[in-house]
Amino acid sequence: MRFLGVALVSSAVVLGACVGGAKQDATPAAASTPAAAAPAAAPAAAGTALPITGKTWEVKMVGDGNAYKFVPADLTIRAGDGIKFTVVSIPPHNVAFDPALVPADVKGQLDANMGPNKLGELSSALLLNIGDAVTISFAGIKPGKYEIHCTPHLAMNMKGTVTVTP
Ligand SMILES: [Cu+2]
Repeated sequence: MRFLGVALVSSAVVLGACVGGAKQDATPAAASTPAAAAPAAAPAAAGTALPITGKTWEVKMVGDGNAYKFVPADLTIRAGDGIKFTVVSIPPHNVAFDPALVPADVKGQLDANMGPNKLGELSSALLLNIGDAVTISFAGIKPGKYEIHCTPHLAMNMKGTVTVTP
């Protein structure tokens, strides 16, 4: 409070003492402390992604007009590993887990680990271009077998499984 008061007073003095150009410099400086504090609180409230601590596996997302698939479709990894899903052909693709099939005590962390621009809960960003990729961390995810699918191609059976071992 005391610091903010001093900052506001000093910026008011600068504003009062100068004309034109000085105003643009003084205003952001006085506002920077509260502005910097605000974004830091937001991610914590939404759940915090845990970084990959093990191996990052590669899965291709492939379509040929008749069949759409993850390659490999079934993968066994260890908790702490990650998987990078890359679009090879016929986008768009994404990676999603059915919330009804993911245990309640896994959902929150897995959702937080799914990268930016999610389509929804447990549903990754839609990857629109060949070469686009999303990397999902399985850090903090308890061992089990998790079904994945591609939302745009679910009806065409673009599905797979990720088995997480301890
Ligand atoms: Cu797809």
